Amino acid sequence: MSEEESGSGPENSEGVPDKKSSPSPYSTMLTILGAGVAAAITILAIGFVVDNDKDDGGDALAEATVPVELSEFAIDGNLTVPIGAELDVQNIGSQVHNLVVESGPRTEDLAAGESALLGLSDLDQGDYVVYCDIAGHRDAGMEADLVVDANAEISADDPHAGANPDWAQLDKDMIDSFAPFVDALETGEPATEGIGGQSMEPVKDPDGFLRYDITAEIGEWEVEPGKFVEAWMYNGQVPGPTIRAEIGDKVRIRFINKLPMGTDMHLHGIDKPNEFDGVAPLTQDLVESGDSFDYDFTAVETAVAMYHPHAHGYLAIPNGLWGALIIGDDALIPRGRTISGVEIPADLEPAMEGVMTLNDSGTIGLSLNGKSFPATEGYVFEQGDWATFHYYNEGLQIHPMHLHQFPQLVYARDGIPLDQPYFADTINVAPGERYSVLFQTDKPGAWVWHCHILNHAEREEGMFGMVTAVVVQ
Ligand SMILES: [Cu+2]
Repeated sequence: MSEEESGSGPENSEGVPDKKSSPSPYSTMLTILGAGVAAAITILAIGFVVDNDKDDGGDALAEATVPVELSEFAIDGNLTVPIGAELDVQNIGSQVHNLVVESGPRTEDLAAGESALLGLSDLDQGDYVVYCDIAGHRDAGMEADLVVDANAEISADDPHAGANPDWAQLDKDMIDSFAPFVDALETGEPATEGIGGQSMEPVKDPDGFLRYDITAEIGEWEVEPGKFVEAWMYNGQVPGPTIRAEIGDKVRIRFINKLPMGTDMHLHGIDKPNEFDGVAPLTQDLVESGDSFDYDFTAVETAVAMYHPHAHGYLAIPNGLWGALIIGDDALIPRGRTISGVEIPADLEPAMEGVMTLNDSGTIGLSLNGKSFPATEGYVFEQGDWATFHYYNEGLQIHPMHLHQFPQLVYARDGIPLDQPYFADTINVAPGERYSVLFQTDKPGAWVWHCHILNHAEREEGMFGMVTAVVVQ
């Protein structure tokens, strides 16, 4: 392989952006990140190759052994297998998982890092469903189709076939995984269709309420380039529109239910009358499919809140049904204070007041604002700009969010200002929590921003999921 590859180098592999075009501030990102990742993989590869040379590979596993990986919350592997195959089931996640063939064999519960062989010799040719039966995991995404087919072949060329991966291919996949993200930064054209969390203008009702019409409906959503999923959406977006109001506003959210079942809308983090808390059947009846319900409140205090269903929330929220509801958040910024020796300017005007919602399951999966890298939005700033972001965790797991280079000043939690804001480079955001952070982009370059649970940001095919970048010009 060395002749061919070292000769042609990076110049024109298909799908890689051509680097000869005019110098761009972003091209360094691809190079720097690529080099680091490639180095890491090379180190791993050296150990692996030596091992394999002794033995010409692979006969520790039966010929028809198919690797399957369990994680939060997915079952990954090539699940079209020959008759009599066995699955090498590995739990690469951080929680306990198992693999069950419906009406068939199953593994025991596997702790993080454990693996088990699951023989399929009892299965005839046909279609089966496999899933994890730990409570809630199947609905969160751990279900897949298994096809037993006499003609199925396990290709030795599959770069991800467990016994002997093609590390050069994995290097290339890793580098290539950045291309659509870099393209989008350079052209300003998003890598996928559909943008979530769009700002929304209300209608003024005769009684003085500012009315936001929010319709829940199931539809198609492009999570990463070319990957369309069945999403549950407010106004056709994941996340739903971002609703912003000011203290003193009378706010009406008219919820219109076009889902196939009854539900409600909980205004999480908003001060409101009990009858509008959105918890059927305690505070209201279910809003049946085809019906609507008005949630009315007067905004009396700052809020970094969210709206989402309560009834059937475990199913609807991971699949995309959530949105940000923000009241007067600018007043939360700790202007004029000195924190850990850093003076926050009294006249600070953020170049951006962003929202970053986290999810990890359902049809949407590991994502930032409803998109998986490389479809995540990148953020471009001028050197010295300040930015605020509100992290929202609408998922089922905690996510430690790490921004390279720029310490994040945490100044509010769940919309409540902190008496003692603090700096950190990695912020743990648990399900349901919101953290408001401020940072200054005082050094040029492309700085990645990602969840630091490593398999929420990276897989064999490259970076994915909860990854984006801040680009400082
Ligand atoms: Cu994470």
